[in-house]
Amino acid sequence: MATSPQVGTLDVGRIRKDFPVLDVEVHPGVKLVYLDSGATSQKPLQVIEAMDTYYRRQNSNIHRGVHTLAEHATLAYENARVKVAKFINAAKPREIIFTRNATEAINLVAYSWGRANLKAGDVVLLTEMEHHANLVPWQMLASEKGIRLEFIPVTEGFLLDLAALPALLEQFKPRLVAFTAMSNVLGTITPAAEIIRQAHAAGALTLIDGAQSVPHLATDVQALDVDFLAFSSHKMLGPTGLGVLYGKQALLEAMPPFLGGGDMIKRVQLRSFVPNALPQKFEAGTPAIAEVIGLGAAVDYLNAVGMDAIAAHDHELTAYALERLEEVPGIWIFGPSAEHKSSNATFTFAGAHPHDVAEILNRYGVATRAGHHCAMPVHEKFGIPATTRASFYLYNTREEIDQLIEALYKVKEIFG
Ligand code: C6P
Repeated sequence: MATSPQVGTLDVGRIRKDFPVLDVEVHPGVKLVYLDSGATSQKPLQVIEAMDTYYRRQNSNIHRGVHTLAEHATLAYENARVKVAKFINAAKPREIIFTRNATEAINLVAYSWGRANLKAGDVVLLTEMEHHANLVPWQMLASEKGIRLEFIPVTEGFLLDLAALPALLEQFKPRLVAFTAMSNVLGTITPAAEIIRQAHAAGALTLIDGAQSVPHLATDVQALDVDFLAFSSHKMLGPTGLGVLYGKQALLEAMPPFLGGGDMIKRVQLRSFVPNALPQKFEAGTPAIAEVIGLGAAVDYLNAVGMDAIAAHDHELTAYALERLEEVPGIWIFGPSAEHKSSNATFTFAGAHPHDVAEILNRYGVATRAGHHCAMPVHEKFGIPATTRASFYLYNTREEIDQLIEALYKVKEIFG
């Protein structure tokens, strides 16, 4: 059992000093063991300070004022867009649209591209392991326009059934294939590049729900050739209230606006308007300025640590967690073996409800998530209503996983 904070090439001990919340005692004398980064990540001082500096020294609206503060705020906001574009290797900053979260980014595509391009009978191909954010917007469109939803199955081994894809593409000729690159429950990493290659060959566009993958794996939208990518700031060290939609410029330019109001227009008359150019066309109203600046700082932080090192660290911790969980009698792991996944370990404990498990873990300071994790269908497929999930990020250590295991033995004592 290793106790060193050094995992892979990351100096986790050094990294942890940047995250003040990790020193919090959640009960008197009980320090936080934060294993819930899949729900939201913690924020380093660099992000907190970037937002603080904006409010102390730059606070102003953007794209509107000519005064100095407004210019500084606009520059900081647009500079963050450039950083986000580079982070995912988008060809141009204008392909980055700031939304409220990943959920809104997917809704934007369903509402704008979907309503303009899909008609009754058209198929959107999803997967059985999607988060509700990549299911419900399409279900809403199905009720409204009569489009059809089909699904790439999940295998008994918790992988995406890639072998089923050619026949699904052939049979349904989907207009869009929208899928998660990393399941928030199973942790499964899906073969995104291959899905996109096959989808494009069959004439479909592609959307990646990158809410879980972008924080943990280096993402290159040009190498992937993906058409849309949605992700959230708050899962990648940035603030809440902010998401990102990447879209290829030609697609975004052809799409009608999503929300109407200030900033998204070039010209307005009483009965008509001319939409603005990208990216403003999709950013109606005053945006989350401080949050965008905070996300820029989060991207700087991730780049400084290195996404490849983070991916290796997260994977190594995941493998260690799975190995240790398997030692605990009564644990059933909901997800594939470590080689196919990253960043979480989701499980049930025989005889104990997942919420009770999470509740008892919390007594020992261990923060996990219990429930269906906004992915009810994949739970239903395997006949379980709920699970407990421990999820990991760059600031977690093997020692914390050992603490999880110790606390699980306490759960076992209580539930026999
Ligand atoms: N999953 C979890 O605990 P938002 O809430 O919009 O920032 O992200 C939505 C979302 C979309 N796709 C995937 C794969 C996700 O994991 C999430 C968010 C959190 O698993 C909160 S439900």
